Amino acid sequence: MAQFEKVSQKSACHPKPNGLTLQYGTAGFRTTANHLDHVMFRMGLLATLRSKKTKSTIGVMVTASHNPEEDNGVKLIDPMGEMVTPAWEGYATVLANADQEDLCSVLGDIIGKESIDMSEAANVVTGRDTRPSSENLSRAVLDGVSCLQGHSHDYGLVTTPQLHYMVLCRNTNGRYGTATIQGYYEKLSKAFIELTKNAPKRTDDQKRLLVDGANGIGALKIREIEVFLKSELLVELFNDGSSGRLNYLCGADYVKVQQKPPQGMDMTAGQRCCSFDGDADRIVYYYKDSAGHFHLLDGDKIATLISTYLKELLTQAGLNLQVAVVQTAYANGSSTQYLENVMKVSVCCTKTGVKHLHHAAQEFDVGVYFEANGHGTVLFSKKAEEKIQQLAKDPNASDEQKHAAKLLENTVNLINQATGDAISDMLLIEAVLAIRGITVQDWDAIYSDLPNRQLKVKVADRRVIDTTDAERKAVTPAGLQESIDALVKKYKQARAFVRPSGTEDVVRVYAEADTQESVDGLAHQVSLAVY
Ligand code: 16G
Ligand code: ZN
Repeated sequence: MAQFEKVSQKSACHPKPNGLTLQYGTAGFRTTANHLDHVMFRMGLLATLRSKKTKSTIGVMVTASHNPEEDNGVKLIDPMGEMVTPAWEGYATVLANADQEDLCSVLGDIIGKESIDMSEAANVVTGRDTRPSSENLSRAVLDGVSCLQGHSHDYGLVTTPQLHYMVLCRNTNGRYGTATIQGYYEKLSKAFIELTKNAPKRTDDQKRLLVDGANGIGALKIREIEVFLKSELLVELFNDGSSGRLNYLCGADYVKVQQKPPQGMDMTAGQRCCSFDGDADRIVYYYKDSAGHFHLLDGDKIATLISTYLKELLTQAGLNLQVAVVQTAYANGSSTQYLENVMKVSVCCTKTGVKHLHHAAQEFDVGVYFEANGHGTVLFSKKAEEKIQQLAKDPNASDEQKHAAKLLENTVNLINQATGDAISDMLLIEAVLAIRGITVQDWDAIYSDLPNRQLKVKVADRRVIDTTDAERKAVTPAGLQESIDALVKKYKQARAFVRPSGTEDVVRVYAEADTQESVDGLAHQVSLAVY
């Protein structure tokens, strides 16, 4: 295998620790950073093969998102900016776990199975978060790419969604946007400024937003885009990475799970605040009321705000396009009920993990998808985008229709359709609040969340739990679902489910019920049933 000579040589510089087995999980590989060098090198190889196979640019992002600073991870990005396809997740796992001496034969197997023409050119783009380990790890990825004669471009420090965006731009010949960081800022900020022209009387106070950057890459990037926003948004940044540790007592995951504000944020009553996670693909909003109570506006509230806004605009425009919301089992029951019964939008539920939601959202004219944890975006079908563009220029359309179509056009441009993006979502939410002239409290009051609780349980082997119905029902072990059903029956407006985590060695428990006391009791009892 002469073509792999370089791989053999170089792989010796990226040895696999003995006995280490890793799996390409919900969002790629994730573990302590010092176990990942060989995985990075091998993902560089795999991305190069994927690029040859698809004849497109492939992305490799080095990040462990909301996990602690000492962890790291990697995920591959497919041609349209989406997560890599499942079959290749399988190759990733096999390749990462191959013994050093088998590496070339495993590569050969993948090439054979996928009938890859090795004479094709390959293009791989890389990016990384601010973890101290990320720089060396991304160098290992580039090493892998060069071993198979792939071309690479390193975007360096970028948010995960920025890299997804670059991949999509590069594979659509710039039709989606310019594949540079500057191009990304220009596209988003132009759309944002156009939208805020519809809210000309906003005061500086209304433009003010407190942002928790999780001490990560999002903080750096907010500083960069701010310049383009021409004071239409006045950001006060906390946890900007200058002193605190990444994701430590801050960030979207901390705020959502703990249901409390991040450390280091100076909140005044009624002030709108938001938190990004460590790679800026998730966002949650919150505020404190005058009695000092904390109110969280999570992915469900975001999906409701955005889908309501879009549905109203489509109605004004007279466009017959179906808006649907995609959620997971974690969506608060109140949100689902509001969307279905009051807003009359279709709601569908998928398994946890962005790839599942993204896929489901592609089925609709306008698919709004959000996980409760704040990860999400909106996808517009080609048909939807064309209809909006045609209407905006239609001489026979009424002024009201044209106005709605223009708003929709700018809204489409503000959204990162490659993947959920905290910066793009934040700008969209800010624009919607401004256009509708509502406060964060008005938004919060659209519906009231049912009290809910998440717990995690350590078990000997979490894989004994298998689920169905978008993870809402346990199929194994026998009797577990019956026990959960019996417990749920004891409470009002109650619901509970358990699922094995895709990112940690734990079982997750979720419960909701009419009061916090009830739901705490229910979650505790369900967690005992899991043992
Ligand atoms: C990953 C997923 C996130 C999901 C979470 C669930 C992506 C990019 N990220 O962070 O969407 O909510 O895993 O984690 O897909 P769990 O399986 O440990 O509960
Ligand atoms: Zn993330």
